Amino acid sequence: MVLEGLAGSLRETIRKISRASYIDKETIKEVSKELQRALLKADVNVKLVLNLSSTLERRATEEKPPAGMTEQDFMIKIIYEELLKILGEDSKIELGEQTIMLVGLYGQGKTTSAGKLAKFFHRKGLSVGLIAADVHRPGAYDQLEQVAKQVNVPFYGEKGQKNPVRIISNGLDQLKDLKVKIIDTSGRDSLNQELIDEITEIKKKFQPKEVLLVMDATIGQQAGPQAKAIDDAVGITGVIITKMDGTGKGGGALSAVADIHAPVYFIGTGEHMDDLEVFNAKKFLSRLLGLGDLETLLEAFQETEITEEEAEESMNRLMSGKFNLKDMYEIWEKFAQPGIMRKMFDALPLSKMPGGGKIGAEDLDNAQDKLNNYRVIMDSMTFYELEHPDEINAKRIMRIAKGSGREETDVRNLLREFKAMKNNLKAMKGNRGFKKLMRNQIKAGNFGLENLEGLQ
Ligand SMILES: Nc1nc2c(ncn2[C@@H]2O[C@H](COP(=O)(O)OP(=O)(O)OP(=O)(O)O)[C@@H](O)[C@H]2O)c(=O)[nH]1
Ligand SMILES: [Mg+2]
Repeated sequence: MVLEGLAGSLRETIRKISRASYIDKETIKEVSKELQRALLKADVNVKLVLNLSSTLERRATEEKPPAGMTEQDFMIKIIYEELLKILGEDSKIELGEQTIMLVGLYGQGKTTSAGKLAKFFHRKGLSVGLIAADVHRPGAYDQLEQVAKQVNVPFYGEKGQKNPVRIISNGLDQLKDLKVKIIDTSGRDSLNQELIDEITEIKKKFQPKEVLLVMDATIGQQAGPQAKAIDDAVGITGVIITKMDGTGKGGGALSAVADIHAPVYFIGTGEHMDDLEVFNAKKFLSRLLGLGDLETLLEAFQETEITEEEAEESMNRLMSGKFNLKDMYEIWEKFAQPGIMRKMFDALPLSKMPGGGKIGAEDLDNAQDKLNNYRVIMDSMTFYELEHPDEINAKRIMRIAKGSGREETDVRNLLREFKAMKNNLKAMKGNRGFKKLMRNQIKAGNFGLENLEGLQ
């Protein structure tokens, strides 16, 4: 993943801050220096780094933490806020009728992103068409046509036509009944007047609602000036950062984003048409800093449609030692919904994960399979058995296995897991409820929930 190096150093700094017994001038200076080093090493623009560190030092010296917040957490909060300023405010692309023009240099991912975007809008229920206005690179027409086929949307292009304005004009006419029209434009191997003239003319003539800069995440320091020049010419309204799955420092792209003050709408995370994520600066930063993605975690819980009262009630039941298989079934039922587990795993602080890495698709599938398996088994249990798991004897196990078409060992595993869960829950008795549980989760990032709430 791009920015892995920066993430490592930032997390180390955060850990150091939370371990510090107090925050004095010296500590502030030290943290500031460390942050500078980390950012510069990641290729973040020098001016940006110096601004950030001087703001950090000033704020940490002058401002006082709000009541209840430790000095350490306050320092982390300031770092979070200042880094967030680089990424810009969260702003989402509108889901309405519009023309979108993609701009960027050679190989940055314009054509691929055009397809990904088309798929994104199509999924949101909007009709989409693609227009091939890259007249510069041989094969551009065929590539976009292929992409359009892949994502199953209409395509317009004119093979051999050298005038992009003419193609777009005809294309917009041809696709006029579609809600979203996406224009793929030419790149160049470096920024030159020809490119600037070309995109300026297109912009002027068609006034697209969005002009999106497509930028490779692994691009270096030259990203800033290039983005600035394109922005000056056509007014960039948003950014797509591609190849976030690659390796590279990533700071160049971040600096460019800070330079042009345009929101990052999406990130590209692979070559496939599904590898596009809506960008959320806060989530991104929380993950980068290893704070655990609280927002996503809460979202995942919300999507399970457990109300606050239900959660409270479940918690009380869980802790009371009265927990039975029915309760477990209900919990699993919620979490077995597609997508929920992925979100839960993604949301956990990295340090909590086995090997400190990401949970792979395979682990996820296994976990999901296991859950589904258990649910099938429980479907073959009687209500009495669900409520009194201790009374499930060998004879009952045999019947349940048969009824669910599973092995007896599967049933035994389930019962064993249930017992372990119950014991764990008992051991947590006295822990005050749900929040405390969450708090422990998030502690892995050495960070208290109260303070995270303060951050959001
Ligand atoms: N790993 C990865 N590869 C990507 C991503 N986005 C694009 N690519 C690859 O990058 C290469 C260039 O992508 P294109 O979409 O052709 O780039 P372009 O900006 O249209 O390039 P030109 O038309 O030459 O200006 C292709 O091999 C894509 O598959 C991404 O998010 N991750
Ligand atoms: Mg292209």
